[in-house]
Amino acid sequence: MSVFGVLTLWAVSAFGQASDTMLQAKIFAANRVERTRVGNSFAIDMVLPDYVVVTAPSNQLEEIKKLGFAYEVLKSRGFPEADKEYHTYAQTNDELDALVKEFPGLVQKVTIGKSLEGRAMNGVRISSSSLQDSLPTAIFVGCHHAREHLSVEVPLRLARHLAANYSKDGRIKGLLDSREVWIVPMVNPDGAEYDISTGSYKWWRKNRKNNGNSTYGVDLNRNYGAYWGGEGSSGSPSSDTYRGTSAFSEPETQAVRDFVRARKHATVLLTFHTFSELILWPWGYRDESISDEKDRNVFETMGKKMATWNHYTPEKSSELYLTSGDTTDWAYDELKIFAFTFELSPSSLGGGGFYPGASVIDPVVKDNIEPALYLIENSKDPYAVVGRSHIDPLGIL
Ligand code: 0X9
Ligand code: ZN
Repeated sequence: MSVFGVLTLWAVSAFGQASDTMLQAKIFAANRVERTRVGNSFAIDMVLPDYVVVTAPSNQLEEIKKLGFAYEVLKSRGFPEADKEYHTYAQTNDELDALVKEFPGLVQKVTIGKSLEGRAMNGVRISSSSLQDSLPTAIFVGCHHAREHLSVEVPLRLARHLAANYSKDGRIKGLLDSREVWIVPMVNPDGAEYDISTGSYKWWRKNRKNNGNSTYGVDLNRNYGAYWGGEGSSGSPSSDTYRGTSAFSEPETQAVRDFVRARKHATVLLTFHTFSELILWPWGYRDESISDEKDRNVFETMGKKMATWNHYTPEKSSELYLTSGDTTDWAYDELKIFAFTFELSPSSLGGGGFYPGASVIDPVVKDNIEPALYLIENSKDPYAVVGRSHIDPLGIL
């Protein structure tokens, strides 16, 4: 775990305020006695003649003033000031915890595994049923790619939307009484934290695997175990589409794999990415469409229907470009789950690309509520969207 990670966790336990901005600051301490007093509260990064440098949450730095020390901020970590509405890893966890607390009996916390640097990969199960893995199940995940921060916001805010409207909206109540919704908003916490670790964006995509040749990172969306190693992935560790040393070599993809496998009644899955405003479905690894005609019709029908609400372009993944080892190819290939990728807004680099600003969060979340509800609704019997359900294979009823 990084030093930053250790400090963040420490701050959580000491102050219960994980969401305070991390700051690097000078604390003026001119001698050994003063430095020791500072050291009683902080891990000291550096000692200079008149001051020490520490990294700590802003609220904690305020406390040191009461002990008679002055401080000066050197650097702010986390999201840049204008983007503070986005959730850091700690803030994402705080929000998940808050949901569990606010909606007991409806929202439960789940930890699906640990990232390479040891961060818990957290999510929530939302359902009024206490019988886990017994009802039709829809899975939503976000942030395979570190810099795609909007892909955290959408599933996270979807979770609150569902929970908060359970008692107000009959349709949502009906869905959560008869389905299980699982939401894991941050599959790549190490990468996401790294991307914002200096206070300005690093354009980081992969996880933080040390590849051993002074390059870092595996592209988690090339590391899944279906058609791993093929077109649209790289064997070169320095590449942004580096596939890793083997299928599922990364703890993050292992965690998603085991989590999805364990959801015995999962029929639909949506993985959020940014950007380009697309709705994508398998195959990504080859040009040819899914050969099972019925399944192909379900994907196309669902994809096009969801596009009527968010106005994204619906197409099979390989229309964009070939990739191998992505989440949706694996989920459909191994588990026959109807798995979609949404490339959220903006539509282009000109609209802000990976960093479109905080003003897009609300509209993008709104655009994607209806598609998400549609998936949850149809998790009961995806084949019903083409009028040929499992229950009624000939479409007579
Ligand atoms: O390349 C990816 O992993 C996804 N795009 S992103 O810009 N978010 O990195 C797209 C994955 C969808 N699959 C295929 N196009 N095959
Ligand atoms: Zn992505």
